[in-house]
Amino acid sequence: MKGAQVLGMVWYRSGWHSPKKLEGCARRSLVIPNASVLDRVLKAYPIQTFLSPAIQFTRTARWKTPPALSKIQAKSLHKAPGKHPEAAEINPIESVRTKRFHASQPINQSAPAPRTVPLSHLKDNFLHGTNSNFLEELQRMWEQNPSSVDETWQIFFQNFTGLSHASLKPNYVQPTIVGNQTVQENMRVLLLIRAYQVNGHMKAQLDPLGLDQRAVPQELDPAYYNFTEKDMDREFSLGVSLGGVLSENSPPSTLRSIIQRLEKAYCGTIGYEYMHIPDREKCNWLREKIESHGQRKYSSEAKAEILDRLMWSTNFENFLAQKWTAAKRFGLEGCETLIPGMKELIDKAADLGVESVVIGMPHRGRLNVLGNVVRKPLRQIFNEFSGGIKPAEVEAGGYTGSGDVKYHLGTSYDRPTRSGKHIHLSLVANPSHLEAVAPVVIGKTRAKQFYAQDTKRLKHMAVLLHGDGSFSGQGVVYETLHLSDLVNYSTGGTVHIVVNNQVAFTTDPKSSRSSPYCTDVAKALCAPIFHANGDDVEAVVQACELAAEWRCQFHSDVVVDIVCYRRFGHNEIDEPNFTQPKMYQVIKSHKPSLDIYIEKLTTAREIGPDKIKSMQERVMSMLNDEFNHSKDYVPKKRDWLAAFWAGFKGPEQLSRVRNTGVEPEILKQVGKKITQLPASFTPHRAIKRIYEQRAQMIETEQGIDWATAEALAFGTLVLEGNHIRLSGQDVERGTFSHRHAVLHDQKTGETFCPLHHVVENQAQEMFTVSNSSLSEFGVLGFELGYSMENPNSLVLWEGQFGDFANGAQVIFDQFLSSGEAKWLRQTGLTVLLPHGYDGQGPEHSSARLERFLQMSDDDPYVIPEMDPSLRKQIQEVNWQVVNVTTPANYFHVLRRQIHRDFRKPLVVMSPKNLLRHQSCKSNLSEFDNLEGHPGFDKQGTRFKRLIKDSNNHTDNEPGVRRLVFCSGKVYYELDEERQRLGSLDVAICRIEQLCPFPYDLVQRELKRYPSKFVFHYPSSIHQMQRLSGAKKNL
Ligand SMILES: Cc1ncc(C[n+]2csc(CCOP(=O)(O)OP(=O)(O)O)c2C)c(N)n1
Ligand SMILES: [Mg+2]
Repeated sequence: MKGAQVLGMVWYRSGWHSPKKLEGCARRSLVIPNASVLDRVLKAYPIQTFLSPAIQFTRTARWKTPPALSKIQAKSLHKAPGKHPEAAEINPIESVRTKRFHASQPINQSAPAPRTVPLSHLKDNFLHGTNSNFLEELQRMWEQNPSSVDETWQIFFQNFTGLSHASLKPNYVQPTIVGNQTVQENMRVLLLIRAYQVNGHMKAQLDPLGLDQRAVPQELDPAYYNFTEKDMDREFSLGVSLGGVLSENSPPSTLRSIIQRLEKAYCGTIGYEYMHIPDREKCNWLREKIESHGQRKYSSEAKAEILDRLMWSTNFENFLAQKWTAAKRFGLEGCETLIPGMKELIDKAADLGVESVVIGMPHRGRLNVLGNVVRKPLRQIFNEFSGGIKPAEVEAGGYTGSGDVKYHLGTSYDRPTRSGKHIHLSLVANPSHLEAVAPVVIGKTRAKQFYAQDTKRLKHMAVLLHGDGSFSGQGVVYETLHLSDLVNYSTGGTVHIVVNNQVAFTTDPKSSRSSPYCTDVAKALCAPIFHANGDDVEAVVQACELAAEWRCQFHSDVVVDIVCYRRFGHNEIDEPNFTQPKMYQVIKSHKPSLDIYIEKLTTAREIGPDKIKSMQERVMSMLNDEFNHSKDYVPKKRDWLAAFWAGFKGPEQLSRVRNTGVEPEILKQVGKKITQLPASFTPHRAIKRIYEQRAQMIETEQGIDWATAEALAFGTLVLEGNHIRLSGQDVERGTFSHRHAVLHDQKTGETFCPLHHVVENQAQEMFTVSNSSLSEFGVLGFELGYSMENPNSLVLWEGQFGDFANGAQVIFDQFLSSGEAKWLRQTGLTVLLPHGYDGQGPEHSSARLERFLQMSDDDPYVIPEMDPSLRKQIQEVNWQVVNVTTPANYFHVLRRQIHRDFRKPLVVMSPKNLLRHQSCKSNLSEFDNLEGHPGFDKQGTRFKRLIKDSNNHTDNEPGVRRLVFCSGKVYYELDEERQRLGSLDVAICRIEQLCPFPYDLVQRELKRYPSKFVFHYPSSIHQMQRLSGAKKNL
């Protein structure tokens, strides 16, 4: 027995077994020798089965029924019927489904002849007893007569089985005495402990204003388990290894001390939600931290540091309020503890190996975070706040964009950490649209990890700040959370901090969400959530420290919810009493967290008043100093163009237009690589044929189709050392089954991606093609963030159908079309939007080309300088919109994204029926760079903004009666009709680039066919305006 205990074996039938081996056997007849073994057994069996009452009564409806067994458990149970006859007879999956502990029979059939131990004969306690027999016996008794079992078990069985006994009446049954404890008492103490772990947060002191009217759950009340004051000083020997204070080595404790410890751990100023995490290792890790460490003890030095940081945070806000009384700054007052919390998070993360943090946050407290966390020079913040002197290049008329309000701007700095390391912090610029920046931050972080080869995701970390209203209200939060564990989108865990001031503008939580907490959405992702009282700076610091530890330990998301208040209105000039009079009566006389902390430290004689005074004076004098220096502060260029990539050109600097044709041998070489499959690979028959056809195209240099042209563009760019990332729904195969970038072996299911093998020993991620989650907003935002990190990458997002881009409209409007003008940040993000009426329904067929054109910022009434050597039109416009009609032109427009000295977003109206259209083919010669080849013109081989009539009439063609300008796939329909009618007097000219409009080329065509009837098909206001402008200015 002793040996068995050491080994952690479990007695089953006639022998000792490891709990692992017993995963397949029935629960009956298990003898569990000690606490750590119980823990392992609980792992093998769904813990909810044993201890679910606590879970049953949580406020979260999701947990009302115990979840089914895990797949592994289910599999092992099914696997071993021969070995364990009882396992065959008792199918635990069925058992859970029918909700019976001894569900060898369906619920309505008569129970098998009982092989039970009568309750009165039970001589073993919970830890040394036949637990399953006990539970089965209890259930059987309850079924016969509900009031024959304890009230808690009545409720438990009622919930567990779903059976209702109308006659149930609370009727306490005198339990069996075993020593001075009973089996039931032990069980009830365990249930009480479990209840604290699951629901202790409901009793935690979280609301600084004390307005929180939450009912304390019944199951936290000892009386609920029939414990009275008389039981409080009785000792219980728990010995159950659930980690933390309740670990098996803990000596017998009185019920009173057990409850006190639980109260301290779970009901202080931090409320922990973690019992929804299914992974027991993670749960135990947290439980250990929470129960063993309790409220962390900080040394005097640590407290002085926390105090200093809180002083900076508080005085910064006060200082701004004093100097700019009427300015909107969305101050942090009421949540000043955020700053010490964030600083601790960053210091801790740096100690654990993080080298850079990408931060995304909304308006609230942004200036404070910029100044005190990111360490943007205060003099600069003050200077900008005063609308101070512009940088030298502004004075000289240089490009500065439109600018943005001060609480939207981003920046990045290196800052030293407490332990003397350096950490790079970047705050991403964001628009007003709350939460839209969340996926952008994650994408940027992922790109940083790629470029730093941080494959373990330990060095680069994302931190997202949220408001309570927006975290629960904005769908993109959920879309972003859902990227967190996807192999091509994960960043190894984001730390989320919610500034939960319990109001959103003027709206109370009861009107803004249906969940108890604003953070409940994160439970769907099994993230732990730490709610901290925002008035208790040490609690906030502790929660942030634990969040950093969690992220670095488990590489997954974690949430810190700082429950605080908003001292003023939504902004400083708003009147909050209009809508929250009662709350603001309380706030009016509520002390700032700094005062509370000073009082606490001085009362405990931790820091004397003199020291506090000198600390305050130091902070104030530095603020004043910075303010004085801000008056003559002249921003340097770096401040304005901080993230400009070295050598890349702004719109005011002329950039050379480069050719994008590729050496024919290289084309052939890449063509081979992208069409070769390993000999051992068994592709699907149809795909094998497609790949053979592609190889044939390369071989014959003719009939290159859309997908092959795209693969050639990707392959040649990879060969040149660029990183390619294509993401979106079903992009690996392609929605229209044309791409087949990833092939699936029909025998083994293994995958093969030819574009991973363009160069010898190519790093797989160099070419990434990835199916995404079914999200447009989240994924497009992610790719945008990714594209902004490094210009030497072609990042593409493909919409499933163009119209689905609607779901990501905020990213188009607030970032892609306007980001460069607002924040001087470039991106070459390429968006592929299938477009065209091909029998797929009227609105589903449109990628809303007109919206993208409407959002382009070129002036329709001014024809820009179009001289080839001075052509800055494309550098000055906000984005490019193309509707290309040939595979070769698609190849060139993709390569052009990289082969230029600036980056500009590209929106491609991509085709559906042209993917396989017989006439939509190009010869390989149109891809190469050889003089004299088709495609090569005066300048070389490059993207054609306009494709001349295919009849290639000579200058001033006399026989042409009508000139038609068109764009997109309609060209093929018009041309077919022209051929059918034999109308050689019609010239059809394709405008491939709609924005910026190719005035020069359109004018050239207009000159070739003077005084001909001209029209554009299909017409749109955008093209018509520009066409008539071009005509007028001929
Ligand atoms: C998508 C979006 N909808 C509406 C708004 C307007 N708005 C600005 S702040 C705000 C309240 C946000 O509340 P919360 O998230 O709790 O942050 P708080 O201001 O309280 O810090 C609203 C509705 C917005 N900026 N973005
Ligand atoms: Mg709020």
